[in-house]
Order: sequence, then structure tokens, then C-alpha cells
Amino acid sequence: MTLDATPFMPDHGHGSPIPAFSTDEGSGTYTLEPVNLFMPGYWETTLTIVNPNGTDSPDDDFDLDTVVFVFFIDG
Ligand SMILES: [Cu+2]
Repeated sequence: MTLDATPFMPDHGHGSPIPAFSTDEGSGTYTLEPVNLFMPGYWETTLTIVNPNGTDSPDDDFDLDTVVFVFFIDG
């Protein structure tokens, strides 16, 4: 399983030019970096769980495949 992170600024209609990569640290802990929120404003970062076969599995232990974290970078 991997995590994909996609930062997006809905007010400006753009994302980040630098992709984020996940590292499995074990025991259910993942590190995502770099998550480049390069300008002040409202950001939505969508985390998507990707199973090894690239698709959602009805047999996995979780029902949630995506979650959106919002950040406001004060500039
Ligand atoms: Cu922007």
C-alpha cells in the first residue's frame, strides 16, 4: 500500500509542481515528502490510499480511500 498526496489550491485552480512521495515506515506509519505548499492561501491536500494492485479492494480493513486535509498558509 502507498499513499499519494495531491496538494491543490481551489481558489487559484492549480496544484504543486513538486510531487510528494510516501515512505512506509512500518507499523502503519507513512512519511509524505515533500508536500510543497509553496504560496500563501487555502490549500486542500488529498491523500489517496493505493493498494498494491492499484485498485480499491473490498477485502481491505478500511472503507476510506481518500481524505482531504485543508491548510491555510498565512502570508
Ligand atoms: Cu495559488
